[in-house]
Amino acid sequence: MAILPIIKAPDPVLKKRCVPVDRVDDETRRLMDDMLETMYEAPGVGLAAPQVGVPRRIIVVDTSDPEGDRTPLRMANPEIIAASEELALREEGCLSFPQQYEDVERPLTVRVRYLDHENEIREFDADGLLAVCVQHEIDHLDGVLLVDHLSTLKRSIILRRMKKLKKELAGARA
Ligand code: K1U
Ligand code: ZN
Repeated sequence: MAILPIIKAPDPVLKKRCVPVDRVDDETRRLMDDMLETMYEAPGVGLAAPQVGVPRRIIVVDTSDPEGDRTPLRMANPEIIAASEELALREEGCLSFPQQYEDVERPLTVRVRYLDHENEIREFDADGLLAVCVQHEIDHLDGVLLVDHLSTLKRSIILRRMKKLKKELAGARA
């Protein structure tokens, strides 16, 4: 397994619509495992393939307690097949926007269909942090970012901060 660099916004790869996976093969499984290791190390509770520069419809999520048994989910071609009418406002973070946390309104519960790491179709109902996280990760696969849920003013403030942060990181590396 390997820890992959996480792409920080703004970056064109984060704005692309990702392509579906034909079949979950060994290469896809390896990518899923590398993404999980990258997510745990960050640390985070989810990660989408475009965040590691791969424009394919693959996400990993684990919202379980880090002190207990972990329950990683590896998903290819995840889709929301039902969503509650009831909405909830919840604070979200994003590993591509370090240190930025903003409230986003989304359906409170969702039903998700996906291909698992053995290429089997699976479905589950999600609420709480898992529901928020899966919706956030599927957004990534459609090139939709945390800032796209915010007002124009908040979005431009955060993007300005990110450009500054990326310049500082590039300077520190040079
Ligand atoms: O997609 C990502 O950038 C990962 C993101 C997922 C997410 C978190 C919270 C709400 C919606 C989506 C993160 O994991 S940000 C980091 C984070 O929230 C966290 C970090 C350590 C422990 C617990 C949470
Ligand atoms: Zn994110």
